[in-house]
Amino acid sequence: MNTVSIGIFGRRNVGKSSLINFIAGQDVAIVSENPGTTTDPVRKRIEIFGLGPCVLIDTAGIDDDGELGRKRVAKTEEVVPQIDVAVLMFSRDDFGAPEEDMMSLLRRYDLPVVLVHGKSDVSRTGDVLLQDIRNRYGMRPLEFSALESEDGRGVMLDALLDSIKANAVSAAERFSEKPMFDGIVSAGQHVLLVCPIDSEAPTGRLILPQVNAIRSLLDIGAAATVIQPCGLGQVFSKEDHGIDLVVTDSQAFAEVAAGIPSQMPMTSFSMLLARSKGCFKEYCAGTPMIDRLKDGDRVLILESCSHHASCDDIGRVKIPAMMRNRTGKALTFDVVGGLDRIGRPMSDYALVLQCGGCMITRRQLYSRLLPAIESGVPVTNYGMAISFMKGIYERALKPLVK
Ligand SMILES: Nc1nc2c(ncn2[C@@H]2O[C@H](COP(=O)(O)OP(=O)(O)OP(=O)(O)O)[C@@H](O)[C@H]2O)c(=O)[nH]1
Ligand code: SF4
Ligand SMILES: [Mg+2]
Repeated sequence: MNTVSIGIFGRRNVGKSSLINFIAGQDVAIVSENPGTTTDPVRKRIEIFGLGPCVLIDTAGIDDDGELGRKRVAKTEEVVPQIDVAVLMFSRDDFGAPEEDMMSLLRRYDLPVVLVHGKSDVSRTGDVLLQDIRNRYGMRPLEFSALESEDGRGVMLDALLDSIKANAVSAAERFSEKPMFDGIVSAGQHVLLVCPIDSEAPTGRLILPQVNAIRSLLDIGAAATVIQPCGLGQVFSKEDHGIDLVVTDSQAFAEVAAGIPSQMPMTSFSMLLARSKGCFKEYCAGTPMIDRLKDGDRVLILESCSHHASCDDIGRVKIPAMMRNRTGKALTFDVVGGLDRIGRPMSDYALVLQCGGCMITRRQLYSRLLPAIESGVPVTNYGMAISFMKGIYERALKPLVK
């Protein structure tokens, strides 16, 4: 399972940093009585039993004002597309415009929300507000105090973590990855996996999509044969080779297409990944738009982790070169790594290209692409764009859409 990111939001001074310290069991974030103490997101990696590796993200208050304050609020809002679960805190019955705006933003990203009424040692949520929250959001806030006595801390922590876990698990189910060969391969079938061991292959191991493919086929009860492109001749020289599907690394598409029977179903690891984890429907609509690019168009490349050498090469060098070559147009490319802010408005872009996103959750990938999808900017991903530009898109797509 990918790391689960949990964002903590609320007005200044509501007790967000105290809550993160409470969960982490150490002083991760500065706590003070001065409103506006936390000015930038603070991240803490922890292991939560039953949830696995998590990142807790403390944020600046959502009610900050003034020029600097609005910049801090913007930074806090940038955290929203990066998370899997939100904790929204309020205290002293102060539930108004800042909380309502935040709830709208969280709902826009279809995020699960744990509502926490902080400082419950001072006051608990009033009945009128409780009813109002129930009517509007169908929720009941969790009463929380960071000042809980030693005896009560465990119970309070369990209640908080159970609520976070329940929300994270149900949301993960909604955004779970489809098994790689779901509806494509059935028990007893035989799949040939073509994995070139070239200068770009990591030493001594297979890459994650290849490992996932093998595991996925074993889960189904299908057979997998793994070869390099040079082994194709040997497999297909036999009439009764028994292969039902060929899956190749996108880099070897042309070589593999030339080395297998013309009617043999064939696809790529990255297209399988796009179907199981990406916004596949949108990719299918967006990929052919590569041929509609015009001179001066700007293309956004989203790499979901920072500075992975071989992927840098694909995103920063190979894909732009292939796209300029294919279209013959003067295109500008912006590459944004990790989950960093996209510096320009989405309307500046004619196309968005997302990497396979193997290091992030499916929800994070969806949230990353949501602004483009909402603004009607075509989206595609590396594997689908590469197969399109290599002229084998239709063939590689066919086994995936039956
Ligand atoms: N009584 C009581 N005080 C609390 C509780 N949690 C936090 N405080 C106090 O409230 C003040 C603000 O707490 P923080 O955790 O820094 O609040 P914050 O939301 O991170 O504040 P900013 O970073 O300024 O946005 C501090 O003086 C804390 O000691 C609580 O559960 N009960
Ligand atoms: S998250 Fe994206 S850039 Fe990073 S290794 Fe995976 S595919 Fe490559
Ligand atoms: Mg704080």
